[in-house]
Amino acid sequence: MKLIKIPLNAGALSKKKGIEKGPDVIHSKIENFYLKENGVLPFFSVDEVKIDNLNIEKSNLAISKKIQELDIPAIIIGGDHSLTYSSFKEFSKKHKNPGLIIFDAHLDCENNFSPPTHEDFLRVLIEEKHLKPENVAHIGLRNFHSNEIEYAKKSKLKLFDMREITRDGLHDVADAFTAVARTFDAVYVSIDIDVLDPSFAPGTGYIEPGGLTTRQLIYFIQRLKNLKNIELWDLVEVNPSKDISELTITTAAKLLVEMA
Ligand SMILES: [Mn+2]
Repeated sequence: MKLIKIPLNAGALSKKKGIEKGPDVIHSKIENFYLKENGVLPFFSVDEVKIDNLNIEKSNLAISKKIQELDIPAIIIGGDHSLTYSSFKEFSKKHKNPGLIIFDAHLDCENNFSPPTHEDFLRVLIEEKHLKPENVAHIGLRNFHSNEIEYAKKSKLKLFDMREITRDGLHDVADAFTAVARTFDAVYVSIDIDVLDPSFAPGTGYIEPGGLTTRQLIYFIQRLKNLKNIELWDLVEVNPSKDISELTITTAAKLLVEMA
């Protein structure tokens, strides 16, 4: 599997300081895991997008160019979640009916700023018509503004929030979002580490209690790995400078191994 490091910090907001170190430190933890849980040896070839964190437009162009050139499935390690804007936008040009599966505590539909921040990227992808709203499945929501949830409902995004996961169970929710994913000709999976409960992944910008366990997220990833149409993954918002006992970076490396 190709692993693309994108050390984007998107303007060095105080909450984000240190996030640009995520790709390297997560990569350094991969060797802790000998095999995938199915017994297969994970293999990674590593690539990197050169990011200028003082120039967002230039960085977005560099991300676009890398995705344009990509001809095999890959995993992106971030970096700020706004990188999904540039990478999905490019991804959508290559496919007839692309879909986006998002794991995130948040909706990221706050505003329609251009270029979007990590709080807006999903809404901007939809409003700029790079993504059909019905082609979004969003898993793990638990903190949102009222304008975002109104937008999500009006746009008919497929939401599987934490209450639903708890009520209906992992298997039913995984059945539902994998059935949705099968209808797309190519799937992009974006994982914000804050979908995990902060007790499992404290090293991130926004602490959101009441999230998934690491085991639950691994189950969802393993279910997605059964699909044949996943072309691109990203794992974003890991901030090593906010980590405790390397828990978040080690967990992120484990997730990458299961995605491979
Ligand atoms: Mn988030």
